[in-house]
Amino acid sequence: PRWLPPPETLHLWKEFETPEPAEIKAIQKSFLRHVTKTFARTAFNMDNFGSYQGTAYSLRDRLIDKWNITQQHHTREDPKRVYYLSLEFLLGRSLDSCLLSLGVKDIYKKALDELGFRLEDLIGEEVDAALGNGGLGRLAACYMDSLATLDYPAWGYGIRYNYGIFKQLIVDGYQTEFPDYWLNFGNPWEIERLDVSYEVRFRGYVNKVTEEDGTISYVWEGGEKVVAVAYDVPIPGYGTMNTINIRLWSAKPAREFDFAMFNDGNYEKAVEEQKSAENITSVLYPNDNHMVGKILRLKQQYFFVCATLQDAIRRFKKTNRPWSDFPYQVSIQLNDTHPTLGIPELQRILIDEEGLSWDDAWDIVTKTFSFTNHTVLPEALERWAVPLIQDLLPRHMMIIFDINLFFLQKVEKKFPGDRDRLRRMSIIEEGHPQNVRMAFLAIVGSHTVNGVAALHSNLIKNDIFPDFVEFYEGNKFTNVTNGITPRRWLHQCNPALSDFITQKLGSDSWVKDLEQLKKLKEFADDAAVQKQWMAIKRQNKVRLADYIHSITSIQVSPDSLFDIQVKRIHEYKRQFMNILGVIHRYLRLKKLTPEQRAKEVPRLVVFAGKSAPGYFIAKLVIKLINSVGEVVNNDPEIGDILKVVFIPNYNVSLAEIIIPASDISQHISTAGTEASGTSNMKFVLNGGIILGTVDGANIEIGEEIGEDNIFFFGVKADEVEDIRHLNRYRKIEMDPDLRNVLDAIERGTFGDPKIFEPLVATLTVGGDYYLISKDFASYIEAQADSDEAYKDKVGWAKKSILCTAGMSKFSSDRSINEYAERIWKIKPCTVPATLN
Ligand code: BZD
Repeated sequence: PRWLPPPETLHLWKEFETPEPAEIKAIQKSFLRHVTKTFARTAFNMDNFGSYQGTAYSLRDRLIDKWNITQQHHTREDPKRVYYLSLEFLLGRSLDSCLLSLGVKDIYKKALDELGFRLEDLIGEEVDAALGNGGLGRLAACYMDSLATLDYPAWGYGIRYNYGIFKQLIVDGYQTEFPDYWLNFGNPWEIERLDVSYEVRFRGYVNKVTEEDGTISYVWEGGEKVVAVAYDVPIPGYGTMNTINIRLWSAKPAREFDFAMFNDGNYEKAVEEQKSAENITSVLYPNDNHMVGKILRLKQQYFFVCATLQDAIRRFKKTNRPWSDFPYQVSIQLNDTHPTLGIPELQRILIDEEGLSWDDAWDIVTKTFSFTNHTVLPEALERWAVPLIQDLLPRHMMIIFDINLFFLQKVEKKFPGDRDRLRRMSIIEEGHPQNVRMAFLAIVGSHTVNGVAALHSNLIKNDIFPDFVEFYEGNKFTNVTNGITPRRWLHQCNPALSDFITQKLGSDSWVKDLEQLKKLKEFADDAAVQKQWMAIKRQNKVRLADYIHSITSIQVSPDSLFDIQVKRIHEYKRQFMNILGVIHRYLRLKKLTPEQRAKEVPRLVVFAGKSAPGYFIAKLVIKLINSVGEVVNNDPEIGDILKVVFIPNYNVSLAEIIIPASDISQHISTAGTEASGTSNMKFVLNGGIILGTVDGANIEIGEEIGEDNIFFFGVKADEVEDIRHLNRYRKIEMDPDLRNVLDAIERGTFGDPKIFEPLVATLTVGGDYYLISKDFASYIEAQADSDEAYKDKVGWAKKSILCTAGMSKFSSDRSINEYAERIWKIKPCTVPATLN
């Protein structure tokens, strides 16, 4: 039975539930209380990290108050909720964003100043929460920010990895990986909920039970169990009470370890079980856009989905509604196929545990789930071997077979006698072994499937799942173009520009309503605005130049054009083409006289990004970039005219320094391969200009800001297939400029050419799958155009202003409102300032 507070004590609860007023004295008191009591430090035993902890804990108290009020309000109102299931949440740092969301940054700054601490220094003490690889994980984080800010009743669910994405060090030009044990010094931004835990079963067997009335049911029994423990990460909305939750699961052994075994002297075996349970949530898989069929990864997927559904169902059951209400109270979004096991898991719970009929259960399931696809790359589409699933989740495998059977029966009915169609559409792919095509399972089990940019959603429909579009008569498939949160990606990371925009627009309401930015267009030709705008850009370039110097000892000039490509290293993203272009530029510069050279636009080319540890070719690209940098940066004839820098360990907090400093950023994936891209949006929002292909969200950005303000090049997506076909069947036409560049590499201009042979071979014997040779000439031309355009300072400033002004569409607030209205059917639930 629930404990009820004695009524005469309620005023005490209310007093402590109400957030403290943000007053200097109160802030200092709470800071000092945490420093001295929570962390047991004194005035004579303090450092910046200690004061970061004190500040974070004082803010955490405020977050928890808002969180509690939000949850109580939601319990009382019982709105339909959305659950965003993602194996990755790439949150980065929290201190600064939390101060801004709560509207207390200035007063905290003052309070800390008086105590002798600089807030900027404390912010720099925080380690990133790096529980993601790249775009997909960061998108989940931006969406949480928008869900909270727009007052939606939403939960994120994921895994609390002990090790986030590895730390990248560059040793002798090569990427080396170090573990990211981010929890070493504690995590102020989570609340451990030892009271919220669920059992998760693996393996075992399925018992067939025949009831007296002849009905058959199945019970999954035996096997091994682990426990999922909840860790809650509150996400405050910006300037609103609503504070939502990301619930991350951590695995613990189900039993305390075996003392009998321990006493028998079998110490190792006694702790083994403990360890194997904890292994499940120990590490984030470091591959993006590539599937690795490891059993531990499958365990992670089921573990988090199983705990999440138990949690959602427990919340649903508190309201005593019939099961048929479930899809009207609960919407579940699958962030790619990684949480797809949720579909057979909910079906299993409904039929095996809740006693619903297959059809009633399936109706609920398919009204509950929706699925976002993030890639068209075949090597990234998840396929799990049937024997693997059979062994780990025997009951789920049976259910998947049944889902497939009933589905194929419908296909057969609609397209009688079309055997090849059945083969193509089967959730089970035939072969040795058979495989489960997770995307097909996700499509069949969801009411809506979306791509992440207009072009990508069309490719999904026409190229990767056309049979499903035909079968569902186009009704399931839609587009929701990605977005980014303007709070972190302009207001927080670029305070100077943010203040200037607020001053020009006369209000800071743009932070929550990005449509307001359109009004900046008026200022595009205003000489005074242009001057200040570019002065702010220069400040940001100085900040980045200082950072580069501190990390790499390379001196770069803030007066050069900053040309930046930062993202995961992948062949389809073509960092290789970028560095080949740099070599081309270098060779050209070497041929000029000093007088001619002095007329060139000085350029700094910046790279950053991690390669998957096992991705050999991507790692060679990193090595080549560093080798080219070594030669170019030390060539006295070249000086500041060209510099090449690889900044190690790209992560969210580094992106916050890099992005505001770009003049040009490169988004140069082979057309049709980058589903959307989201850093493209971040750069343009900060007044940077894209040099890119006609791919992903670049296309929609071009539509919004105008084609004069973006440097497009390269073949279009619909030409790629034919070119690849030709590349396969006749000798590839090598671009002559590219041939020169390769010759320079092969001559040993950038060190031992043997090292780069396998990389260069991807362009020749490898068939140049990503069409670098085809696009090279137009790429170089676009680069030359950008040099010319940069010489026109007024023209450039205008472009830069129009970039920011045109980015309203790409707020994640717009994306989230689309999901809420069109897919989840949820409404905002405004939380009052205090509970009464
Ligand atoms: O998702 C990315 C796409 O490549 C981008 O084009 C897109 O903008 C973003 C957001 O929609 N995909 C990923 O980041 N994918 C992964 O990180 C990933 C991770 C594990 C397994 C498979 C893919």
